[in-house]
Formats: sequence, structure tokens, C-alpha cells
Amino acid sequence: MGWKGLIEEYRKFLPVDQNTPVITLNEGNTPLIFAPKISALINENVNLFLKYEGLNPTGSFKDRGMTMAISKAKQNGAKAVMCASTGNTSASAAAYSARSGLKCIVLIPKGAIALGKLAQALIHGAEVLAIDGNFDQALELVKEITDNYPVTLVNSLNPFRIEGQKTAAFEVCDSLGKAPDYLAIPVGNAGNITAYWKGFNEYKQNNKISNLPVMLGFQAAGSAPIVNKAIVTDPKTIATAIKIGNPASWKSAETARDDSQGLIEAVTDDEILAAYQLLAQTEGVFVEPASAASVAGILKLAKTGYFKNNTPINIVCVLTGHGLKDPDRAIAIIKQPEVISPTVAAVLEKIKLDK
Ligand code: AN7
Repeated sequence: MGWKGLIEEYRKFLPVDQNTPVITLNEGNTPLIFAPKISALINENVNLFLKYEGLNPTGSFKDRGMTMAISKAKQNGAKAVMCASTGNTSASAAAYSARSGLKCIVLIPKGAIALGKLAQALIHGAEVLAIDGNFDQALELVKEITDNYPVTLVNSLNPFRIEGQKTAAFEVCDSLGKAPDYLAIPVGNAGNITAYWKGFNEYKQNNKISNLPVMLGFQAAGSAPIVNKAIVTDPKTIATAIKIGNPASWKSAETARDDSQGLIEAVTDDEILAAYQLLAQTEGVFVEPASAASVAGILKLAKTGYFKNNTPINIVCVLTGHGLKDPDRAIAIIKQPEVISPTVAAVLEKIKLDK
């Protein structure tokens, strides 16, 4: 009967039971897309795949965690949920809350979330408050309020979020028939790298895979606390989704990095925007800037000679959110269409077709 969402698909790996009301928008089952042009830029033995999480129902990977967090909140009798967000968490929380009948309260950093995400939170009926501060401050407020009032926190500090998000690692392995050699992923609050690492380990414990990938996390250079080993009090980057200076899952991101003999490194905004355009213009895949950090990071490592393989290897880049989330960014960096007269002659003069 087709795909019923990730809770039904991976039920035996998830903390749900027959009494859990499954709140789903049929999230998950996103494509793993081969990227021939980017593979060739690295070396002839690399097969690079794109886990296109922008094709989830609200356009980001957050739906994987939210189907679990909202279903469990309902099961546990919650009436309201709350999150701080750089945008995607709020969009997802708002949609799943609308579907479940829960009240949803969202704190966002003023002026720092992409247009599409704000539109989503608003249209799904969340109560959206913009604070005169950054994401890290918003998360501190949400932690304090949810600790003291009957409101369920649905940021990735909520363990059910990680449980849902780990299913992306299962899907990658199911698609490839094994674990990839490398898994590249943008890092913001560090919940997702934590979730993937948990997923790969659980699949190995269940003998679904025999090897674990090397985990490669990438932060934006202006907000790279894990790379710099220090909180960033005033994070800066055009990749607003990962503009986070004090990640909640900092420790578990380091564990994923160290246990997999991987690394967490920084990519500049210029590198992010180059990868953003490369994905759109050579592979036909439109992502939001933060998502391009995974590809930017792989290209940066390739230049330093990190991938020295003489035999075929698989690299999976996680593309966390859809490009339509942040249309302003695409429009700001690409030349706008020229206005011409509505005549065949005027069109032909511009496009210069050979007969
Ligand atoms: C597109 O929505 O933190 O390292 O509040 O939206 O698990 O935080 C978003 C994060 C990467 C980083 N890519 O993931 C939020 C929020 C996109 C994102 C990340 C986010 P984490």
C-alpha cells in the first residue's frame, strides 16, 4: 500500500507501541541521487550521492524527528509544544502540530530566518514570536520555559527527535545495500549528526550493515564553535539554518566524529555559495545554503588530498533542506531576467539561436 511514513517503516527500531497515535505526513523515503558531475570533480573512483532531504513534506529533514516528537507528545498527553528555531524546526513543528491539534509556540531570532520557513510557521497556525536576540538565546528561553511549564520541548534535545532522524541513516544503507564509506553533513545544533551516527550504529548492531561510515561534519566558518572549540557569541553566516554558536548536541557530535575517525571542519560562506550553485547548475538539485555545506566540505577536503582511494568509494552528502526555503538567496546572487518586448524578433535577438 505504498510508503506510510518512517514510523511504520522502521517501527521496530523506534520507541513506539500500539498506543502511540502516529502523526505522520508520510515523511522519509527521500531519494539518494547519484551526482556524476561532482563525483568526477573529486576523483574517478568516487561515487558521490545526495540524500535529498528537501523532499520531506515540509521541505527539510526536521520532519523525521517531528513525526516522532509530536506523536510521543500526543501519547504523553501534551497540549502544547515549543521550540526555538533557525526556521526549519519551526516549519515542521507547526505543520505536525496543526495535524495533531497541539498548540505550537515558536521563538525565532528576529530577521534571521529564511522567508519560506517563516511563511510555513505562520500559515500552519503556530504562535510565532521573534526575539531581539540569536538562536542560542532563544533556545535558552525555551529550555527554561519548558522546564517549568506544561509545554513539551520539540528541539532536538527531545530524544524522540533524534530517534526519528536516525531513520535517514537506515534509508541510506537500505538504498546502497551497505553503509557509505563517508557521510558528509552540515552541523548546526548538532542533532542530525548525532542521529545519523546512532542510526548507523543500530543498523550495525542488528547486522543490517557490516561497516560504519567516517562522519564528516561541516560548520559555517562564522559559526563554527565545535571546530574552534569555543562558544561563538555572535555567530555569522549567510547559511541562517546553521547560524548557531552553542550547539545543544556538541558532545555527541564530537563522539560521532571521534568514534568514526572523522572530522568536523569549517567552510566559508563563499565555499557554501559555490557548492550551492554547483548543485543547482550541474546536478539539477536545489538546496538551501546550509545544506550545501556538506558538498562544500567534501570539495574542500578533496583539494587537500583527503580522498586518496585507488578503489571505488561511496560518499553520501546529506542535503538537509530545499532551495525554495530561501528564495531570496538565489535571487540575490543570480542576474535577474531582462525585460524585453513581447515579440519573436526581440526574443530571437537575445537568445541567438542557430538555424
Ligand atoms: C537546512 O531549524 O536548528 O546540526 O532550528 O535547518 O541537527 O542542528 C536547523 C538546522 C542543517 C543543522 N541544515 O542541523 C532549526 C535548526 C538545515 C537546517 C541544519 C539545520 P543540526
